[in-house]
Amino acid sequence: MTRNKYYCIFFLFYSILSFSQNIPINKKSLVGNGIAEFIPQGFDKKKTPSLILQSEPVNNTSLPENWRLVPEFTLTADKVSASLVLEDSVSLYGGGEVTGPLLRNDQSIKLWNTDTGAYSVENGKRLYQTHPWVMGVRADGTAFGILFDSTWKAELITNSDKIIYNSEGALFRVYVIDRDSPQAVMKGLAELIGTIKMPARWTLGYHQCRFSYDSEERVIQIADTFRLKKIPCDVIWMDIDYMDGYRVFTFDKKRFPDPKSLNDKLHQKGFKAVYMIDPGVKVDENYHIYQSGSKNDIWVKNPDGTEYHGKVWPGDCTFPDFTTPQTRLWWADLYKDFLHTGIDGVWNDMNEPAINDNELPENLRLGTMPYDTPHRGGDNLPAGSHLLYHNAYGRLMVEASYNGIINANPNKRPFLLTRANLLGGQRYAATWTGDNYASWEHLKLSVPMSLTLGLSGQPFNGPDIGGFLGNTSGDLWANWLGFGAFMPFARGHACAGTNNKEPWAYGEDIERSSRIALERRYRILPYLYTLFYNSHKTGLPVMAPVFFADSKDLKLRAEEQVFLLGKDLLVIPSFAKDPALPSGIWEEFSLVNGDLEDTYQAKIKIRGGSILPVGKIIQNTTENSFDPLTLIVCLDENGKALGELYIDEGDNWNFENGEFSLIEFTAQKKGKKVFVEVGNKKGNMNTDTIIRNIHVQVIMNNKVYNGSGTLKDIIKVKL
Ligand code: MIG
Repeated sequence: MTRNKYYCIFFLFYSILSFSQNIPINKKSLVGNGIAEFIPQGFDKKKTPSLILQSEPVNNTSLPENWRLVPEFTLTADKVSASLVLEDSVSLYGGGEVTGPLLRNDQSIKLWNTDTGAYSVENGKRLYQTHPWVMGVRADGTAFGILFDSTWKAELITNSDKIIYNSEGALFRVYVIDRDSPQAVMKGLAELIGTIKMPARWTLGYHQCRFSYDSEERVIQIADTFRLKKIPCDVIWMDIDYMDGYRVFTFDKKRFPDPKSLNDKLHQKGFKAVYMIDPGVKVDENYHIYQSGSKNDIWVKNPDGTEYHGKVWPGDCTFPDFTTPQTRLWWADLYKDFLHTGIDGVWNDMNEPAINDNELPENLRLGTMPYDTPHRGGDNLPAGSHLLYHNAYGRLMVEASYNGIINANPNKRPFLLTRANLLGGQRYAATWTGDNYASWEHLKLSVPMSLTLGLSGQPFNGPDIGGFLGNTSGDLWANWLGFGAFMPFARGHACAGTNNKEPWAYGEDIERSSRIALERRYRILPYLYTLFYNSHKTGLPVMAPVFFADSKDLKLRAEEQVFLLGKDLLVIPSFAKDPALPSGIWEEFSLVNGDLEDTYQAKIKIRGGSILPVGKIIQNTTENSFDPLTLIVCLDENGKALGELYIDEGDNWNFENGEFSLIEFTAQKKGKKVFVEVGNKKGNMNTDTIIRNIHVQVIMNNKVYNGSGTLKDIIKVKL
């Protein structure tokens, strides 16, 4: 061979290896106020359907010339990428369900929903959910958000100077939101992906779970102990062991012989009941769900057309192909009889989908379906491989589950908790952060994890309080519950084989501390419910990072121990060491006798200028929390404060027809007195018989000043 030929061959290899092509942008336009859409040349909805957006964007107008953030699309041999160069020094957030720090500068995560049991900071780079979303906050407090509208297997790299999204699939669209604050960006995200549905009031109470309370007697015993010990609780959870041999939509005949009467009993005691449903259906010719699914041809198939089987709890299982509309209808229908036993809520687990392939050699294990497993699609979803649909499997499942739940009980608000999901999937289900550990590391991690989910469009979330895996000590439990009681979703949970983890399981002192923590949660329910209403309306997170108090204050950007509930309540967990706190007036206050002395409790502070509506201590949300209603007032520098309270009937849709009350409260200091009264009122609900008495507590320089009256009065508080 001549030298030239060598060169030629070398060059050929070189160009194959480094093949990288820039893809021009075909269309860039504004699809909302400060929201830009970028469509690369060659983008094809049949290859990358959108499962993230709530609806197709309309109102295209041309992009302003000074638009700052524009993605660059490139194609290499094995991936398609979008990258955005960041000009300013920015703080990065988002990415959904991730471990590690709240501040996401110089991090990378994999977007491939995975059952990462016992995750740690290191292997938590890939968890159960997919959120191809980054938020950036500039030094001047303005902010942007970037959404990569794709479900293909991908990675998300958030370098300080460049955001890179690498996908193993086809070209995709990118949305960039550029607005004047992080809050405004969150609202922009909600314009694209929607918000949570308004949750039923009971879902904001405390939830008690374990893998598993495995008989009717045990469930009743747990419920009775809460009431006996006067520890507030609203929900008891049934994990997989209630099923007959892990067959979904069945009940074990010995241990759960009469679910209807069990659920009735729970209801009489003021509890709701949530039951687990997994996607895997046991391959069993004598099992009606397997028979029905086979008859309706809804199972996922192998490339050769045979049924795909994977091992989960029941052994060999088939899996519904949720990409197909008929499958989703079929699945939704299964909930009717199931829920008519009086079940109040549903827990969808293992829906990454997680599959046990431990019998394969390690290098062949995927923990889920093979990448080339075909999904059939239908309506606006094309047929596509598992590589395309894996990250949407849980999201499509919860859409079907949600529809099933609402069809079964059309007048009630569905409650659904899911482990796997996709950005935008908050429209169907709340979530929790999966299998954490009973350790201090995980206790601390639970704050940035929940905050990050909230900054990724999923406000309704929380960790397994106390830690799922491993034994929990009383000390760890009480410290965790001390702030977990202020998280949006508050549930204690425990893995099979670990110690009992109920509030009374650690002796009297911890029991007393747990009671205080949960009484505090129940007192703030009126405020919390109002926050959920606002989140449902606007997309703002319920639990927010402290930099939301002042997005220009750079020292708050990395704070991940302390958090805000709404904008008026600051929660400082007992573990917090030298936290960065927002400046301005913040007054510490007490909600429950003894909470200030109990070192397990989080410290709570109210923002100057705000009024918090707080209820009385109740044991569950079927009791009236509003009589008396307490207004906790903290004046600003000008002696003024403002707050609001949202009330509705709690578990139906009448609020959509005006059956609600949104009451504004104002406070103003004049001389030595503070005057508190009702301001604007919206909605048709008559609250006079619900809120009969009002107590006012003005907190000033650590002192409390009291007053009282009714909704009609101007309440005067002497300082
Ligand atoms: O393989 O249903 O994350 O919360 O208790 C474990 C049993 C399956 C995993 C969930 C966990 C649940 C457990 N599930």
